[in-house]
Amino acid sequence: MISAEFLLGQLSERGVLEIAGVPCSYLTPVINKAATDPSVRYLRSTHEGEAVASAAGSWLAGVTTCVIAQNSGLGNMVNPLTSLHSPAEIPVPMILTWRGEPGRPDEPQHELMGAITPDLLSLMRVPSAVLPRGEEAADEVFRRGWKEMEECSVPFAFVLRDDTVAAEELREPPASRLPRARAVTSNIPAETPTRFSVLNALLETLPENAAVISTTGKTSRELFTIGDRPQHFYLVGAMGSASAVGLGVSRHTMKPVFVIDGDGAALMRLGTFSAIGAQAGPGFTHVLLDNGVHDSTGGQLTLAAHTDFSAIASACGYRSVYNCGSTSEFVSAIRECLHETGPSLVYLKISPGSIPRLARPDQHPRDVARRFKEFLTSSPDSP
Ligand SMILES: Cc1ncc(C[n+]2csc(CCOP(=O)(O)OP(=O)(O)O)c2C)c(N)n1
Repeated sequence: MISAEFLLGQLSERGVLEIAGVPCSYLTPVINKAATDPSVRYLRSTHEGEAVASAAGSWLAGVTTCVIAQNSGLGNMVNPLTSLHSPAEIPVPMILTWRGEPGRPDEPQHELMGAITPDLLSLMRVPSAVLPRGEEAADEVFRRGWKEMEECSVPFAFVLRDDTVAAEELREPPASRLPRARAVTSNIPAETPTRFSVLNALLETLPENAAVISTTGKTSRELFTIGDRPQHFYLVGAMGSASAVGLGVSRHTMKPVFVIDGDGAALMRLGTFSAIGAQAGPGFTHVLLDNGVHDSTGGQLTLAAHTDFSAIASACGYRSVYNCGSTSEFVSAIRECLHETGPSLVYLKISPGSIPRLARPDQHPRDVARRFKEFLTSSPDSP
């Protein structure tokens, strides 16, 4: 068997500064070690898709985060792995436990995923290797896996069987309570501007050093139409994961980080509000433009009319929540966010609809990702 200390040592030797994920009982020793070891941070994810998306954000900010997850969580990762990491060619190391490994007794709910784990990984073109139980052999597997991950710029799954890491009792410190959010509310929406006019106002307000991550669909297309800059990361796939990517970026940069989300996308990953409230960097601002519909796919209603996003953000630990009723209130809120400690939510109701002749980001996601990474890591306000 290998120890958790050995495993984390292997990761930190290879530059891992953070682990992120959802627990599996096989991973308890690793989580214990990370909770008490100052050389590695532990990002608690609410969903394995959120874990891989935030690890992509870390990579964009120049930091390696290793995702830890149970193979049942592979189902939750399919969307970001196939529509973010694959097109943008983002490498992420993963330690994936193998529940339901054929030939080993396990619970019935793990049987099918256990049987298809190797095929599912290879179907998604995620290379993988089983971690051996001996230190020397495990070191060799890490060496080869890391090389392939870096050379091919792909996620790599190190598959952890039962009885590989010596067991330990859980010894996490208790969770601390978050301060109450400062809420700034305009009770009556004075206007519902278009997304295009709000995005124009946002870009006029943001300083050059602000990073902007935009959600899937017409938000990214409008942002690109207004102006294409290295500061922009267009999430053309992985609907719902923009906030998790921003979470990952914000933990490893001194620059202000603005995520522009839609109501449909935010609802798809509501758990990420909780991860952001507790763990986002102080420069994080979540801009939520709520048109009440899936505008990008033809205007079908979302459930936003039944959802109080500002209350959710407050309840999840965001430091400030701005419920704006007009573009001018929106601009003032953005200015405040640039000077205060986040995470903050800036919420504005907008009208459905877009502009005629809407362009689409015309650079390959791989190039957009590298340009954004260069912007985040090369200038003086990197940590
Ligand atoms: C996982 C997934 N499901 C569905 C889609 C199709 N899709 C693309 S954009 C979009 C609507 C997004 O709605 P919202 O976040 O409210 O933004 P809006 O289009 O209104 O600006 C949908 C459903 C997708 N890209 N990915």
